[in-house]
Amino acid sequence: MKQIVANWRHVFKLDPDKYIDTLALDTVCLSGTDAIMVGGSSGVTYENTEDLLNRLRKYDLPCALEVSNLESVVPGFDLYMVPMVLNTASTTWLIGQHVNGVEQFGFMIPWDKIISEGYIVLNQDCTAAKVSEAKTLLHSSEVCAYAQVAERLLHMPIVYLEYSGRFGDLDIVADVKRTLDETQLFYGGGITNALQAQQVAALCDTVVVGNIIYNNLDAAISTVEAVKNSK
Ligand code: 1GP
Repeated sequence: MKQIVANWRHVFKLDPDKYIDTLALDTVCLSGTDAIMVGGSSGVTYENTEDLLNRLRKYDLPCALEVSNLESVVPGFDLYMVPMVLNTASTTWLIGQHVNGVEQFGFMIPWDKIISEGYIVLNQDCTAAKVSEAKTLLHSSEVCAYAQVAERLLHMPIVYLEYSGRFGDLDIVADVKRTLDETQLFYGGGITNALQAQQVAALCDTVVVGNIIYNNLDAAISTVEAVKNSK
């Protein structure tokens, strides 16, 4: 799984709880993006996740489910990305849900399709921060320390800077990138145009674009080329 994800520079994240028509889905999936992640922080159910996966199957693109709750884990994805929120005040979101899931369903988990993500949630207003009780008011040095714990102590393949809904602090992104040697740095949050995508792409390994798909499809599509043309 690590090898597949390693080549991703641009990813579109689709929310099963949001409506997307067939033409828009075609446009997203044929845009040249490297992969589709499916996930959301609220309203994600087995039914809406399965429905979206069924619609995505016809495209020749890796399709990953970012697991947000046990109830909506649908079989058939190419891979399953499991967030572990590093800067949470509650062990539930770091490891508790995971232990619960493995205890209940361990016998049927396709481990060869699982990859963990060290999530650092940095927008205090986003649903993910509220749900996961994330401690978002962090200095850059603290964010870097979380990233180093993920890489050096936990040997996590991915660190994900999650600014969902808000464009992030590029100084922090740059600082975190400098602290990582091997762990792949994902950035997601508030990208609404090509320039922002290009700025972020210069600082991280993988750029995730979400909400703008639903608000301004042309702008969302413009981020693909911007990322591909950056270093
Ligand atoms: C959300 O990081 C992704 O989990 C993308 O964020 O929806 O703000 O683009 P946006």
